[in-house]
Amino acid sequence: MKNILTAPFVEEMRKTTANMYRLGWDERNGGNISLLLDTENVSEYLDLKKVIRTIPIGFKADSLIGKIFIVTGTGKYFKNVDDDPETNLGIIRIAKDGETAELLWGYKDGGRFTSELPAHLMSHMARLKVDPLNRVVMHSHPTHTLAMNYVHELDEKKLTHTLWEMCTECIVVFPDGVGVLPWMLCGTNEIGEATAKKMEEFRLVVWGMHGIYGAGKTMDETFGLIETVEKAAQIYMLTLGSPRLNTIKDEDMVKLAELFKVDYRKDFLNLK
Ligand code: 2HA
Ligand code: ZN
Repeated sequence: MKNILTAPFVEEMRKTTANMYRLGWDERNGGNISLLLDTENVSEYLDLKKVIRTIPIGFKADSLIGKIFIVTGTGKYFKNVDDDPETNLGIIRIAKDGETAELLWGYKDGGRFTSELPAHLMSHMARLKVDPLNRVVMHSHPTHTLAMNYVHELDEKKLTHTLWEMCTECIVVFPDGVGVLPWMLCGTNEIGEATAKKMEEFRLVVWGMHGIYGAGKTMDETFGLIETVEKAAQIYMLTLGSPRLNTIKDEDMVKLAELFKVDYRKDFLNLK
């Protein structure tokens, strides 16, 4: 059996959480990540017959039965994952009943997965239907994205359009746009269900005045989506209140989308 601490997926979780912490997006226990693992690959590091303990997940995740995820822990700080992955992360398998998580590794201090597990697992279920290669769900509190939530209308078309205007690359990186939820109580099945519904259509979902969810095939893709929204939001906040002399026009965005052959939300542009 190989040492789990050398597994690329543990390494990826350590590096990503440290990076997000350093960017100032994940203060204290803010943010959470879940990564769907390949069972064969995990079996090189863990005895899959050994269940440390079981934890109820609070809803039915039937389409994920048998699937294994590495997930950040509840109340744990991104700041500390790199130094102590076995306490701050856990590897769970969705049990045969679809409503219990079997802990295979981690949460060493008796802890459990993020309180946002419903939003994560429901988002995985929704994204896997659209893209069978989806593996990552990431939640974060990026500073400028959050700031923008207070001064910009929380409307999917308007928010996406403004973000697309802020950086040339935006429409190419997230042509599917950004879904938006109003402020809702976090850590509940209700926000999980609402997030998953949006995830049928979007890889990015803003939680009004709270943060953002991203989903993708790889950690890089998912991080890159959130990073690009955050960059656009930063430009927006830096220019807010100044006279707007120039902008990227909708016709320019069409040219970009056509050049890079991306299927974009045409209804989010104002084309004549
Ligand atoms: O886990 O970010 O949404 C801490 C949070 C809750
Ligand atoms: Zn949060």
